Amino acid sequence: MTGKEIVQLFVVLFFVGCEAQCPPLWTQWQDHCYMYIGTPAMNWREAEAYCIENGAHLASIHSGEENTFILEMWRKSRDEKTWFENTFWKTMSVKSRVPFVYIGLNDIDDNGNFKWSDGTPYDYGHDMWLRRNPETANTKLGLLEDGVMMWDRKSHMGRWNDVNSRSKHLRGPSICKRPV
Ligand SMILES: [Ca+2]
Ligand SMILES: [Ca+2]
Repeated sequence: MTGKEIVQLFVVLFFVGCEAQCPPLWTQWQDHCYMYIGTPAMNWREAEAYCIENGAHLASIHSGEENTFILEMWRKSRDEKTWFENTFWKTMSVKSRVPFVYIGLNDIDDNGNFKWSDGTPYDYGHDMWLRRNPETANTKLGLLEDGVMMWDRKSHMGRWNDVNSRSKHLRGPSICKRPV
């Protein structure tokens, strides 16, 4: 085998080896790769833009298993498991302890009509909302709340809440998802 052929063989092996694997720092679950983003802390729109920069979108969720996977991934990634503290704002300075994580669901285009930012169908999670959520009425609040987060509060583990996607205050962690 000539030197050129050996190089070609290594190139082929490299690409074969790379096939169907997640990039470094991404975690594979079934046929997708997921990445927890603790820093920078972002609101929903910033987080979605960040995922897009990384060839992904905020995570879509299509089963209870996937919801649990994302909840567990988030818990393992942040500094420690914390619950909603007495003063909400007290939790905001340490970003990775914020008790919510952004996922891809949103009704930015059409209030009350939720979609995943990765274009996959909204086929799971209609019963995953926090009580009295989402706010879909064409009220000031309903129109304002258009990006979705998952909570990890004692009585609402893994439940979803719609919030203002442009919020200056609700900056926190997020999870990006892309195909393998
Ligand atoms: Ca809304
Ligand atoms: Ca809400």
